[in-house]
Amino acid sequence: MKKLLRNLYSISIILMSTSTVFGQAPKVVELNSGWKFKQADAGQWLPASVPGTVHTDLLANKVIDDPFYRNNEKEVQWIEKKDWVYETTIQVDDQLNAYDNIDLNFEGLDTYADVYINDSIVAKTSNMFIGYQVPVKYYLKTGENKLKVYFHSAVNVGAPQAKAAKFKYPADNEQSEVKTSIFSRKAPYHYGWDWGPRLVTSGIWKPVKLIAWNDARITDTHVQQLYLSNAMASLEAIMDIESDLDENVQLKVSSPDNKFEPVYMSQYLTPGKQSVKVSFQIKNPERWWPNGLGEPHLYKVNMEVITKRASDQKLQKIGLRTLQVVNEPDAMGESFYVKVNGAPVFMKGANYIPSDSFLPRVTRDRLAKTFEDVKKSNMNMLRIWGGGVYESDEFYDLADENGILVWQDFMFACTMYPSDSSFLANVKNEAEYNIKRLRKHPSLALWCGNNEIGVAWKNWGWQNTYKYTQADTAELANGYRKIFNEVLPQAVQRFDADRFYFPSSPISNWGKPEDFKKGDNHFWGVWHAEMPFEDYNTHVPRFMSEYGFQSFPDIVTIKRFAKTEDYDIQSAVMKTHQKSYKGNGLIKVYMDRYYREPKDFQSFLYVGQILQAEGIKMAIEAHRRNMPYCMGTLYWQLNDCWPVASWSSIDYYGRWKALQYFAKDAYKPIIVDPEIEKGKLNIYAISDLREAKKGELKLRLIDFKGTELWSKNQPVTIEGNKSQVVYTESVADHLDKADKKSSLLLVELVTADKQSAKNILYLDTLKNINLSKPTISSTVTENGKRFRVHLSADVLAKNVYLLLANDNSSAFDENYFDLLPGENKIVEFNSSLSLEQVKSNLQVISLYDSFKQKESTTDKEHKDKQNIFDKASGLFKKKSEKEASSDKPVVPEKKEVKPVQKTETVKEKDTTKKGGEEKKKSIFDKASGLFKKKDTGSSSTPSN
Ligand code: BMA
Repeated sequence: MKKLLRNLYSISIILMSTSTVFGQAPKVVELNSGWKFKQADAGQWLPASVPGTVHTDLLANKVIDDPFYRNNEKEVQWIEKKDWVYETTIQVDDQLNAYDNIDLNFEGLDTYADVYINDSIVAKTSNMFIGYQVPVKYYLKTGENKLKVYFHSAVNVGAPQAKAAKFKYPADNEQSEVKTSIFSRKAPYHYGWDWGPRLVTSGIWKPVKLIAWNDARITDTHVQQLYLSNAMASLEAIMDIESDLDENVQLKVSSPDNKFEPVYMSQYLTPGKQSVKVSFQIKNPERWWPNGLGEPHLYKVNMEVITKRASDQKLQKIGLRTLQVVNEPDAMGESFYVKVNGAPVFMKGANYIPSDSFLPRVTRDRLAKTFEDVKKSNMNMLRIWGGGVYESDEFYDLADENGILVWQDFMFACTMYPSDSSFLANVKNEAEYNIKRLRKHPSLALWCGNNEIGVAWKNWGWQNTYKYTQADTAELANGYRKIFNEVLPQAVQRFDADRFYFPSSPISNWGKPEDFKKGDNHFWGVWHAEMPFEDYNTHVPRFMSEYGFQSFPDIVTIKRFAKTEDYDIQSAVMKTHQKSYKGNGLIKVYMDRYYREPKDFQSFLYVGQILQAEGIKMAIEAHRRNMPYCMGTLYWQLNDCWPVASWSSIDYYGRWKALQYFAKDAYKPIIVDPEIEKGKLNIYAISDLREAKKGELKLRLIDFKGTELWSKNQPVTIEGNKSQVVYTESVADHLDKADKKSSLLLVELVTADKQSAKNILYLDTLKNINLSKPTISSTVTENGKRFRVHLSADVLAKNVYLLLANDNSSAFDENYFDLLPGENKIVEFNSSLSLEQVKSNLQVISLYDSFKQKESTTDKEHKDKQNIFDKASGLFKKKSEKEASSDKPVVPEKKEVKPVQKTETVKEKDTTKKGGEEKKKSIFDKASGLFKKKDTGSSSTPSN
């Protein structure tokens, strides 16, 4: 008999080498339906969604109102203090029961869960970032079984720990008197942030399934790239296998679309878990390229284990590229740049936060739209910031497919953490689980231990604020070292040794000139220290991984969470949707510097968005202009987790703010950047392309009415991967001869292969320029499923804003642009309205319309022709003189410090006990040089 079996086995091996799997594959039973839930100590069972959260289930059952609407956030705070129970049934039939092994697989439980099958506890969890797998065959009976998950309130679990702790942990962003976020391995932003509500949810936030299997199954795969040249890629497929067997099995690595030769290998398995490796090669490999430099080519690799009676397989997509993060001393200080496929690549992108307070709502479709926007906006990197979550598999798949590199923080931000042995063990598991999950992705560029804890510990004055004794300080610093200099790097070393790890971003603070020579930097002098946008030009680091400026979402989004009576930034509702305690005040400070006073709420929103966009554009151009000294720019922040005033460029509903349009332009592969430097006009051409391009530079000095004062065309060669001055002249030559308040220099560059770049230099500040009321003609036509608006203006129309206030789904390809006199512009857009509705609702606004001003005689002539603020929707209705005078003035908020939200007060500025004014002076002293402030260091500093 044994002999017969052996013969059959060798026959099957021969068959296997020519065909594919035929043994019995694992059976997967999805367990995402039939769930109900209830508050543990009260109430009744209600239907639940899995994946889901308690809050979204309560909302679906109409127990609570939408937490994002008006002030409802406050009304739902009771939920975090309750325990919640979820239940469903598992049907086990004979077929399922016949499998030797049945595993219960939770991809994510938020956070403290006891899992029961038929009243036997099978698992206890304490980390929302980990997937749990439990062998449950022993607990299951044929027929109906009960699966119950009991969630303990994370806040209640944390509270006694906070009480017992020897000292207070900073957690400045947590919106609560008693800080519990530090004790739980749960998304920090759930507890509140300076752009996020406090919604400490719980639930089964990722899918659940049963996996029934015989003999052996693959639990994880990874393809290690050993060597890559244009002729050959040498690779190693690593399969993590769980086995019942003590014998030889067959392994197979193959290409479903025949891109490489399959490899078969015989492997001896022992009972239990093991990693096995199969080497294979791909001839003449196509490389994976980041967005803008080439195709992000992916290969499919199928990995199989084949036993006598069973088989299992997993398909993985891989990308072949070399990538190094070069962070080493150099002639200018200490570099920080990314090299892809052998060449340095300038990183352009933004910081990414979770796209929803309720994570299961972030569907693949929403992520796909985000990546479409990111790619379209010429970005090549996103930083997954450490106060959110390790993103979903879909997120990284989309990053791979779109050529978007990922800077991955571990989930630690802006506070010190415990470091007892159980906390460290939890962190170790979390790191290993997520490193193994994410290392598969060619988009993954680097690992970073935490967000800002290194610089905070040195500079934010926590030691004084929290009155730490020497012993506390030593213990906290030691805990920091254990997590960020031991546990995390050791995990990276063990499972992803080829990837760069560094303990904390930024490497350098921003208080001193030396800071800008070393590593990455989060420059918050603009915003937190009220330094002018122009300081972006003088504060250029080696890699700018955070900087930003706030704005409100547009009126279309505001209408979704606020009533008309809330339309005032000082209203209770608008303040609930502004989590930075001094955000509104700072927006106003900057707006007063750069723009005339907007005449009403809607104009404030519009001008605020332009303010943010112009400021960040200035920064992006400064960073790119200074390449290769600076090799990356990631502004804070791409997106929102709810509708709110924030630093985002795309709002919660996916609507582009002015900044997204500006970033898209400023991130183009080739840009032109006119700068006035030491009495000279210098035109920079900056290219991220791999090869040089020939083109023509066109300069036109015109007045706002369109009269040409001077022009010049000149052939230019734009070197690849370089910033260079392609034209220079003295400002005395032409610019000084023009009326500065009413002239502009238009700079255009067109390459032989029709890539174009355009920029406009205003000769005076935007506040000072003399705009007159433009007559903008607009004609709307239908173009298939899209619309087109044809625009032209008699005089300069600054920041033309196209708005369909009553259409949530409207999206314009271009917006907030300057329309020059004589220019004919066509903008395509989407709308769910009919052509007639679009025609009667489309508002075309320009900066002139936002001012509070007296009308000139010429303007009066325009008045009857075009009163764009008086459209059907009534949103921009012009107020009568009487009404206007009763408008509340928009005044800077008092800089009162909310007790539970102090991040901004302690950042950078609170390093001394001086008053605000003195502090500001010490940070930024124009007269005596830019960097005056000294860091007040702590004696025991976690080293980077
Ligand atoms: C950065 C981030 C966040 C914060 C943002 C705005 O430092 O790391 O912590 O939301 O600043 O203050």
